[in-house]
Amino acid sequence: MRMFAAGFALLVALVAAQPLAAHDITKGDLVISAPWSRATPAGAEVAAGYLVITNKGLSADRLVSLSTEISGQPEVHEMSNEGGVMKMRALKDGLAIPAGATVKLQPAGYHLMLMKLKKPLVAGQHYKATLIFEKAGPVEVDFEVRAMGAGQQKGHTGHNH
Ligand SMILES: [Cu+2]
Repeated sequence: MRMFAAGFALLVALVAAQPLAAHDITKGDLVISAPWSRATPAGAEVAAGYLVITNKGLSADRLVSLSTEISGQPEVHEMSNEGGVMKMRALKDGLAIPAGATVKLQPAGYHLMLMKLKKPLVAGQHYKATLIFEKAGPVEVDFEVRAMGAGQQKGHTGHNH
């Protein structure tokens, strides 16, 4: 019975780890996982990028900026509630990634904002962006573009390949 329980726990751990492992990138103390964007309608001038950043180190880091060839002006944004209205704005000093913390960039929260989009994002395609961290330095990340309705389910990290 004890062996069965241990085996089952291991199985659960393996299954749970799999969806994230395919996209995990480790750089210094940071682990970056599940980078994705929503597809954009034709003619769209902006897109958003989402991902999860975990800092396994003992000191804080900071997502300072990013670059990608698909955007003429990529920014790091936050959403804030101003008098009951959700607004977003650029984080001029970047996004803090505290020691030991996991920071999620997700719909209705922190996000990468790809201004001056140079081409529409098509579901199933990928694009690359380089995230610049204060301490960990530049990290190239491959973003998966998902269908326009994607991301409504909380905690959804699955993909089809
Ligand atoms: Cu934004």
